[in-house]
Amino acid sequence: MIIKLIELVEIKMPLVSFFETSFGRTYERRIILTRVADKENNEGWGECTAGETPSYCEEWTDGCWSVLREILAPMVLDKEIESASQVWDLMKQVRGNRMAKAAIETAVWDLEAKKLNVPLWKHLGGTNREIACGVSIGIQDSVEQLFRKIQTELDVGYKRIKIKIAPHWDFEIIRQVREKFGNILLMGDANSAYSLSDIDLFKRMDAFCLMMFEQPLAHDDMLDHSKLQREIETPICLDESIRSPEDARKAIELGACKIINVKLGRVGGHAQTRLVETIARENSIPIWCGGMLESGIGRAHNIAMSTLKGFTLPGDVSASKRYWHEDIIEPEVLVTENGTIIAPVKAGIGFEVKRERIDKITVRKKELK
Ligand code: OSB
Ligand code: MG
Repeated sequence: MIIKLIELVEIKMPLVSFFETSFGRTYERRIILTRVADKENNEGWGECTAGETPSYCEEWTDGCWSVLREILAPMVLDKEIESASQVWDLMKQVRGNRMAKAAIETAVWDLEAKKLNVPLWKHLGGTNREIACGVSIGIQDSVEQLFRKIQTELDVGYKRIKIKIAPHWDFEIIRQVREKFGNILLMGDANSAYSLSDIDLFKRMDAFCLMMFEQPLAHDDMLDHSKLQREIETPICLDESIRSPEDARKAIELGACKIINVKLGRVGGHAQTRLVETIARENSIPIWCGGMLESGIGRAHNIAMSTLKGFTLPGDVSASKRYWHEDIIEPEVLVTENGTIIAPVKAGIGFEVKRERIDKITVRKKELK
């Protein structure tokens, strides 16, 4: 297979409602989509999951645009590869920039699956066609608003509620959520808002029996997480800290986490995800699929990835309509009344890409050949 064309398309999509984490509020997404094609014009689509600012990690929309256009696309174009699993190696000389790399790599996987006429999830080796879904609920302006959002999602059937936590929005909020909603599957994601000096707070929050605390400490830390984990009962789940299969191995060895959130972009695409999944599964560490407020294309890739055997906990993969008035794929992502998504039967990502819709919301595009 030879990739002859890489098209970058930046789109702008307003969120149905703002999303607030410990690092800030997002009202509107600026997303880079990638379209790759071979010489027979088979095509595949991917999505760059970087945020609009380098706050979750170093990567961000404008930075990814440059590195994709100037560095990564030329490394992949016109190179003979046997399969999509080799795309990562073509970009090996570049350090980091995993979300940008994944934008190209995942698109090639879609292309390859379409060429073989198989659903991407099967092509990746997925086994669980029906995946369990949770929701991630940002920091709200009031507790009442948070209660309303949680109630709405429970009514829809989602299996697990994740709330974002931060120093002004933690103990007392979780206490009230537990009091109102009882024994629901509940977890808190801090996006690195705390340090080891908060250890007593975490010990006190053990009383709420959360499924896990997600990334309580620094975005690049493992050692302090291992110290915190030794002091508390609640499992720690690492998100930001796990950027590679090697990171997963080290975190597990250190005892820095008991659960891992895998984000397709953060670890560099499907091939790297499969390696993380293997390491986690061999060490009996449950994993789940994290989200980055993706459009339908990124969501479709997340669904395919979530069918791998090791993904045993509900992920942050939810219906299109929670985020978008109109998605860019057809059908949009739907959730069953059991709070699950059923991976599609069609080839590749299994959803039609609505090119006309994309054209309407395109901010800039660039064809690289
Ligand atoms: O930490 O999981 C996170 C969104 C943006 C940046 C970081 C995170 C998130 C989410 C949203 O929690 C998950 C979703 O896409 O539903
Ligand atoms: Mg997180």
